[in-house]
Amino acid sequence: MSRTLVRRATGLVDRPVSRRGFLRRMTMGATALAVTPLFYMSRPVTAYAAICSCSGSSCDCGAMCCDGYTEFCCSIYGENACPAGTIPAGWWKADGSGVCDNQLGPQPRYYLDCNIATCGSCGCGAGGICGGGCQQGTSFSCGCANGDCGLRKSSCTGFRYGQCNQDVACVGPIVCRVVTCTPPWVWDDSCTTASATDNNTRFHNAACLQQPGLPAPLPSGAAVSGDWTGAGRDMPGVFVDGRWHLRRAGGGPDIVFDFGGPGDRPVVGDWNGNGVDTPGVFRNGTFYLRNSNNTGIADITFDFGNPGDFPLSGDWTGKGFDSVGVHRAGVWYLRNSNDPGPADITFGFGDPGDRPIMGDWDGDGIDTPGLYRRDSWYLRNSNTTGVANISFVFGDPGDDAVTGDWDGTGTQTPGIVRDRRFYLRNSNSSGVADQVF
Ligand SMILES: [Ca+2]
Ligand SMILES: [Ca+2]
Ligand SMILES: [Ca+2]
Repeated sequence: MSRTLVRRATGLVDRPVSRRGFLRRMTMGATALAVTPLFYMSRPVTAYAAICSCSGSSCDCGAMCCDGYTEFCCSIYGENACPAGTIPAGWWKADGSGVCDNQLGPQPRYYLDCNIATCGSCGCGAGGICGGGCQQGTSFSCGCANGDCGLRKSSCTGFRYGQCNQDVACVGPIVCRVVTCTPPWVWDDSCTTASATDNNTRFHNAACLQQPGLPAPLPSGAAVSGDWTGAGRDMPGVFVDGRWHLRRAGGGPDIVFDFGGPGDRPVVGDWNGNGVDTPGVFRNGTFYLRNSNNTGIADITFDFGNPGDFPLSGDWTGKGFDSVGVHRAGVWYLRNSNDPGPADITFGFGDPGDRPIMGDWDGDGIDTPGLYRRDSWYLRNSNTTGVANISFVFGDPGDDAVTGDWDGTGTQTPGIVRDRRFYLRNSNSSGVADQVF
């Protein structure tokens, strides 16, 4: 085959009602026209309202079902693989996700489209795609995956990048997507290496992709935050199996370097008091701290706490630099210097199982404890036994918690991490996110 087919498939890219057209979301109006031309032209509604009528569903504006992409196969079928009745029909890659990086450096993330394998009695439409109406009698029909507005759609998008199973002339719409760190042509020899890129998908994720046993499981990651450049405000970062990805204040490429390894728990602090936060890791009761945000060995190494403790960092006394602590079953053990020795400060706050956090909630220059429990934050303004001084709701059960001075006011406030997205709030109160990364 089928150079013709490849040309026809890639020719789709330039058609006005194309996948590219609405993936790119160039303007709201253009998007609306691409998704629902009849609806848009026959009713006097805004472009925004037209977009909300996606896939014939009644989902809210901004629902995942309406973002133009197709759901992951594991969310629908429980496996990160093309389900029965579909074939891999094409793939693309996304650069810059960080999730597939290895010792050789940044690596792409690969997305494989699983299209309906046959067109029944229908003929083949333009570009080797037949319409959704050809699937009567099969289990595939266009709509939100699992009927859930919170999942992307399934079996709606008629598109084929065209690098896989080129001997199959006619396929139906895309049922779902497989995502992997392994190049598609390596694990499915029906796929060619002809490359297509859509970086908009690089942070698309699903809980089911994190489960062990799936092909190319994603590495575990932990959210961190700090003032990486001395900018006067904190920015998000991610620690994944020894690699740090730090977002710069003011933009520019992320700061990426290796420090620590898989299984380490990250900590962040200004260990030398120069105004720049740098990494540390906690491994089996030993802290390894580094004073610069680049690859290298630890500048400071010492034992504090026990294996299994949750490591902490902060300035507990207003001394001008950060030191370490640990949280163990509701008890906080803080040390005022970065060297071996007993805890200088010990107190109880919260319960075993709470997610401990530290921060300067009131801007007095002293970091004190907090807890994230399900969706609620409990903050205390002194390093002593007692109850919360401030409590509020922000986030959902299952979210990870970070804290930082996101707006440079001198007080630290919460953030939650969900699907590799940071939702940051600038005040210690209930409400919505002020910034999203
Ligand atoms: Ca420093
Ligand atoms: Ca404080
Ligand atoms: Ca602040």
